Amino acid sequence: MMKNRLLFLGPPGAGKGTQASLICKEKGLLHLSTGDLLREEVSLGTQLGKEAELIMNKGELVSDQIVLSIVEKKLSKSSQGWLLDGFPRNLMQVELLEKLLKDIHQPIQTVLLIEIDDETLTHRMLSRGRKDDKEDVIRNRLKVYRDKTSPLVNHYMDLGILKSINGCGNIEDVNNRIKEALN
Ligand code: B4P
Repeated sequence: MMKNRLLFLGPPGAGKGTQASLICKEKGLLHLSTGDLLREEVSLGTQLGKEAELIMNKGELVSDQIVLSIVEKKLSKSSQGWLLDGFPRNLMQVELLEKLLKDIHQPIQTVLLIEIDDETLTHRMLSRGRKDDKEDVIRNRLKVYRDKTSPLVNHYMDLGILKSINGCGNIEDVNNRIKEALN
C-alpha cells in the first residue's frame, strides 16, 4: 500500500510540483509546496511575502524560520496524510522538520528523489518563464541546490527511506515511474 507521509526531493525544475499535484490528487494527500505558499504570500503582498520575494528573485533560500512557520500551521492540521514538496531544502530545515514531526508523531515514510540533468532543468525552467526563471537566477538556484540541498540525499539514504527515479521524459512517464517506486 502506498505510504501517506511523503517528501519529494530534487533540483529546481525537476518536476516536484507537477508530480506532487498528480500524486496528491490521486491519493487525497495534502500537498504542501513551500514554493507555492511563498508565492501566495508574495501575491497577497504580506510583509512575509515582500521579504520572501526579494530572496526568491535572486534564487536564494528564504529564511528557515519563515518557511517553518508556514509549514507548521498546515501540517499540524492535517490528518489524511501529506506530501512535502520543496521542503526541507537544507540541513537546518531537516532538523526543524524532524522536531516538528516528532512532536506530532508523524514521521516521514518515504523520500522520493527526482533525478535529472542540468541541461533539461534549465530548458524546462526557461520555457516556464516564472519571475525567478531567468538564466543567471537559474544558475544560482542550481548552485544553491548542489551546496545546500543535495546533502539531504545522503541523510535520507542513511535513514533507509530514500527512493530515486529518473525525472527525464514526459509527465505521464515520470508519473508512472513514481507510482511504481511508491507502491
Ligand atoms: P519551488 O517553487 O520549489 O520551485 P522549483 O524547485 O523551481 O520547481 P519544481 O521542481 O517544483 O518544478 P515544476 O514541477 O514546477 O521553489 C522556488 C523558490 O522558492 C526557491 O528558489 C526558493 O527561493 C523558495 N523556496 C521554496 N521552498 C523553500 C524552502 N523550503 N526554503 C527556502 N526557500 C524556499 O516543473 C518545472 C517546469 O517544468 C514546469 O514548467 C513544468 O510544467 C515543467 N515540467 C515538469 N515536468 C515535466 C516533464 N516531465 N516534461 C517536460 N516539462 C515538465
